[in-house]
Formats: sequence, C-alpha cells, structure tokens
Amino acid sequence: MPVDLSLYLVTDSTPAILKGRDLCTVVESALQGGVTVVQYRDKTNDTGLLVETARKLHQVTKKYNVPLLINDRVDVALAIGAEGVHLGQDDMNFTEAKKLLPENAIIGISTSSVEEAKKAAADGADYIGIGTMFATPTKTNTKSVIGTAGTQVILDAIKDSAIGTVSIGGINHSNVQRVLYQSQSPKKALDGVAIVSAIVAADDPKASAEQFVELIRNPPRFAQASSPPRANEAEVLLSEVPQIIRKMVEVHPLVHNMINFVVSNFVANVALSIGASPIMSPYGDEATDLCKFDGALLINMGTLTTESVPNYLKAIKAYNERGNPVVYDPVGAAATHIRRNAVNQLMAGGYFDLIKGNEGEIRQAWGSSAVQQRGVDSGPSTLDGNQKATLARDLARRERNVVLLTGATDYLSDGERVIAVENGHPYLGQVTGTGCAIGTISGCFLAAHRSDRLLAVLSGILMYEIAAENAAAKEYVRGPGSFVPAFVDELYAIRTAAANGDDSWFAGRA
Ligand code: 3NM
Ligand code: MG
Repeated sequence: MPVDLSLYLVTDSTPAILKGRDLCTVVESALQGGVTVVQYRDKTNDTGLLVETARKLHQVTKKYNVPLLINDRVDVALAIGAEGVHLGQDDMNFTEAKKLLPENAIIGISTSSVEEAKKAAADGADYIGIGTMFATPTKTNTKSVIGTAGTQVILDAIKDSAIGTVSIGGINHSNVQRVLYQSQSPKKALDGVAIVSAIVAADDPKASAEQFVELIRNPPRFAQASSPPRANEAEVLLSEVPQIIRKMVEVHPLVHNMINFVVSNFVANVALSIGASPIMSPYGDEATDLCKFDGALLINMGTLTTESVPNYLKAIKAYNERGNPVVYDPVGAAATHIRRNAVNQLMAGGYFDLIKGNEGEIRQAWGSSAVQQRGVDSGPSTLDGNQKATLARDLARRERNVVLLTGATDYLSDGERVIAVENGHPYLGQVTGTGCAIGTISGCFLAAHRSDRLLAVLSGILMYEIAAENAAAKEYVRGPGSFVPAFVDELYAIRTAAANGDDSWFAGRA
C-alpha cells in the first residue's frame, strides 16, 4: 500500500509539547491542515491508555482517510486495527513484526546510517525515517545528527530501491524547503518530512500544517533563481564576462557584510570601487530590512565572538527566505574547535549560494576532521590541483551550490563544471583583506546575475585578478604597500570601462 509520506505527523503527549490540549483535537486540526500520515508515539503511558488513545485517534484519521501508524507497539496496532507500525532500531525487528501484522500493514523503520537503511530496504520495509536531521529538544537521545549531507549519503545508498523516505528531527517552516532541496541525491529524493513540535506544539496546528503543505509544494526561493547550468566551454563563459560586469555595475547591488574588523574598511572600499553599495553590519536583526534590496549577504567569520553565530543565523534565515544570495567565507575554519563548531552550526543552519575558502577551510567545510590550520593563512598545501578541483566539485555537488577554492590557482565549481583560474599576482597574498574581498565581490555578482551562479562568481574573480595584475604592473608600485591603493584604482578603472561599454581591458587576459 503506497503511503503519501509528504507531511508525516508524529505525535507527542509530553506536557511541554501538548501543552494540556487534547491529543485527538490537535491531530484532527493537523489533519484539516493537510497532514498525510499520522504516527502515534507515546513513550510513557500505560498500555491500557495507549490502546484507548490509539482507538480514538484511529476514528479521527479514518475520517480523513489518512493511515495511522503506531510507534514501537505492534500489540497496540493489532488491538485497534491500525494501518501499520513504526519501528526503531531497538524495537521488535522487521521480520517478527511482519509475521504478526496483517499482510498489507505498513511498516516503517528508523534509520540513521547507510547500513540500517540498506537493511530496511532489503527486508522490504515500506519506508524509512532518516534522522536525526537537526538536533532537537523533542528527542535528545538520538544516535547522531546527520544533517542534509548525511541524509544525502543514505538516499544515495538506497537509490535503486523504491522504499519511501522521510527525514526527521528539528524540521520546521524555516528549514523544510532546504531540507528537501539539499538532501536530494542525484537519483533519490526525500518523499516527505516527519514533524513533531512544529505542528503539535503550534498554537494553530491546522495553520502550521497548511503552511508546511505550501512550502513542501515549492522549491526554496534561493533555488528558484538559478536555472540549470548552460554552456560549459570556457570560451563561451569568458565571452560573457564583460557583459556580466556591466550588469553588476548597473544593478549597483547592496552587499551586506558580516565581516571581520581587520579587513572591514578595505573591503568596503573594494565594494565601492567596483560599483556596489556596501554596508557593514554584524547585527543579525538588521537583515530583515537589508535583505529586501537587490543584494547579497556575506558571512566572514574572521573575528568570531560569542555573539557571531546567532547573529549570522538570523541574517542567513532572512536572506534565504527572501531568496537573495548568501556567501560564506569560513575564515580559519579548522583553526580552533570554536570555529569548527561554527562551521557545523552554520552549514546546518542555512543555505549558502557560495562557499569560498582556501584549501584548509574548504576541507573543513567538507568535513575532514584531520585538518588542523595554524592561524587563518592557508598553510602548506597537501592537495594537488586535481584533488582541489575534485574537492570543490564534490562540495558544490553535495551542498547544491557553488564552491570557490582559492590559492595560486583558484578552483570554481557548481558541482558539474570546474574552472581553474590562473590570474592574479603574488602581492595579493602579502596584504590582508584581499582574500576576504573576493567573498564580497562574489556576493555583488551573485546578486546581479542570478541565472548562472558559476558565471557570476567567475566574472567577479576575473575582475579582481586582472585589476591586481594591472596594479602590480604600475611603475610606482614597489611592494604590497603601494599595491593596495593601486589595486583599488584598477578595480575602479575596470568598473568605469565596463560602464562605458569598453571591454578592451579584458581581451586576451583570462
Ligand atoms: N525521532 P521535532 S528525532 C521522534 O532522529 C523523533 O529518529 C527522531 O521532533 C530520530 O520535529 C524525533 O519536534 C523528534 O524536532 C523530532
Ligand atoms: Mg522506538
């Protein structure tokens, strides 16, 4: 029996969530809002009360033609004739339950690893719950928080099976679209999401469920802007760069920088010189207003404090909801445990259109715990060019975004195409703020050109690298000190040329 798993309600009778209300009333309200399957989950009450409550719930779910599944208790499911059961890894095993239940009973299994998921598929379970997506107060003794990246690995492992899939743990209105979008593996997507508190604890469960139905039906705002990648050929992309730069200058995007204090002034000047409008604000609540402009958000965690992460998360949420681009520069990502945690929290907490970093930072974003950075400079490289290209591509593919791995050669990928950029000048590595400026510049270009994010970022990098080459070639530039003002001048010169339709600066340069 195929189950519609799209909006899967899991009940909870604890006072913190039910708040003194009658469970059947709450569930009926949620059903009116569009819940497609209900799991009765009660870990505390005695069997007599479980049967009584399950029977009442079944009366309600039958009215809405929605299956009722009983968590753990095969006996309760049998007693009331429920449509099926949901079994955790420590509950009765699939084979035993299958023997006891009617032929057509629905059996779902909780899984949190590839092995568990594969076993459930091989056994013939109807669906698996995959969790824990995000840490949640509703269930704290979960095995592991796997996020969208871990969920994607599990989906990929069972791509050849028709088994149903739902994600569970910490899913709410602000992350449900991203959960569905970013978990998707090339051959298998989630069939739905399982929700406890965001529906059961809601003041209006019906309205909450309705909102979920609407969100589930549509891709996230940030995914709507980018159409599928077009031409791959480097020449075709390069030929479009001058017009993309012109477009960026015309759009005059606002770039909201949550950036470190070391480089703040320099980066603001860079943004001004390329024709964008910078605002430097570490205050997350300001994003609800700032996200309404044609613009982008840059998160640069170069001088992280105790307040940074909650502020970043607020701002990211505002921009994600609006669909405006967010750039993440995980400065010094692997340097300390605080920064490693911040990377995990931020990548779990929102969507980044672009992740930009040096080798150590990108490896940390990918999740290699073996990385130990010293300070925020890039340190000795351990990856060759091919490995860097592969890392950038794999991270972009997993996150469904664009990744820029910077170095003497920069590797840029959208998960399909990988481009190596050789331009630039060694002086860029001798002054602070130049790397951070790439994040800001990329944000400006992403805001101005939404249909091909790889081309947008490529245009920004080339404007930047060619300006650096032009600056270093000036006879009055004798070292990093005199390079800085010349660099700002040359960015401004390219911006002026682009605005006047003059592309001669670009010919033969990339
Ligand atoms: N199982 P909420 S997480 C019942 O990871 C349950 O297997 C989980 O509650 C698992 O939607 C969870 O309120 C609770 O975060 C999910
Ligand atoms: Mg259980």
